[in-house]
Amino acid sequence: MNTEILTQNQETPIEKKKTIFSGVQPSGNLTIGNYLGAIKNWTDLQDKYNCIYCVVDMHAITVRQVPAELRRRTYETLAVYIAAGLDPEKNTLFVQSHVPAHAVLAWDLNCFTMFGELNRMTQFKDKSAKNADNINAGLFTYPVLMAADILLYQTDLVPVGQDQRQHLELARDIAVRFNNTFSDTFIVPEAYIQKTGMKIMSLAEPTKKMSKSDANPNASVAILDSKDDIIRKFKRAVTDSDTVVRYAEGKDGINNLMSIYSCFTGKDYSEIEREFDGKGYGDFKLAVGETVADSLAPIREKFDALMKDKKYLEEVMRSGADAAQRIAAKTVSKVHRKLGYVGL
Ligand code: ATP
Ligand code: LTN
Repeated sequence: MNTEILTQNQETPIEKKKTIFSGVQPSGNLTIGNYLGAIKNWTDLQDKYNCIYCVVDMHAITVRQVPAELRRRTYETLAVYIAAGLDPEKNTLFVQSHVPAHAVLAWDLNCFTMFGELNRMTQFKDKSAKNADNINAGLFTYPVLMAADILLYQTDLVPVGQDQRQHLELARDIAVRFNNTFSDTFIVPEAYIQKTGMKIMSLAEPTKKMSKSDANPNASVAILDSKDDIIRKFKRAVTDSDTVVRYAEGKDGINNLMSIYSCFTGKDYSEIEREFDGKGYGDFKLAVGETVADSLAPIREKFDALMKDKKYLEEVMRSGADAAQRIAAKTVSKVHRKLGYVGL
């Protein structure tokens, strides 16, 4: 794969660390879907890889945002990254709009992306249906900006939830097309999707993805919800008319709760079935609620402390943006040379 072997001396070749890039939109309160599908997995990667994590505020404005809320959520999303265990000393953490190269490369890549490709994106179809009064061009070209995010950093692996697989495939196609048109310019990235947590479903409609921008507050559990709220939401979670806790086709609600419980406890489905053998849904829901609330409590505590120190968060943003900008500038200048722009 895309691994460069550096030779330190004749006997000990050392492998250059692979680069990881990912991001979350500051478009709402981060959910346990964002946590289990993305952020929790990122924390396991920080020692082994060169990790770059972004708060993608430019993606968030594809849906209308209240400016003051977008600003607050940008700080909050960064604070959640750190509170969940991402060490700013080990990872590059930054905000997308602080590195203009994202918009610059997105334009170039727009000219290497076909209308038909974008028209097939399921997220575009979903979001256009939800925002019928604001189907803007940014919503349509959203995946191109995402491709730019990834390709700017010569990314090898992109840890995301299952819903982003189609966007990742498109980013790969764009990279290959550019490389074939000119010469090798971009590393062709791969999706890195964990089996557990890859798709957490809504608690209100368990056939739908849990989403932070869902209008129904009972559909999603936020990482920062209070213990009482978390327990209450799990108690109200939609299940079925069966009474036995078991993982089976058609039991979407219970399957989802089992998947969440499994992610937080490390227990597999058969262990969970045994644990709740002879007990009803009520006991199970309470156990899931308590486990989730207790597991998230330390994150909430760290988050509260971080949000009191905006200066620190801004320092992280600034040094992250500087580091990101240095890498991004190299890719942009390579791309511009190949395209035939005059360099000064
Ligand atoms: P929005 O509702 O604003 O579209 P979202 O909740 O879908 O937001 P994103 O910012 O689009 O979240 O996604 C951030 C990361 O979280 C992505 O890697 C995405 O795959 C992952 N993710 C989002 N929702 C889920 C989910 N329900 N299950 C697993 N992973 C998820
Ligand atoms: N589209 C992603 C967020 C995102 C992203 C990225 C994820 C924007 N740029 C780059 C990984 C890599 C989403 O989750 N909706």
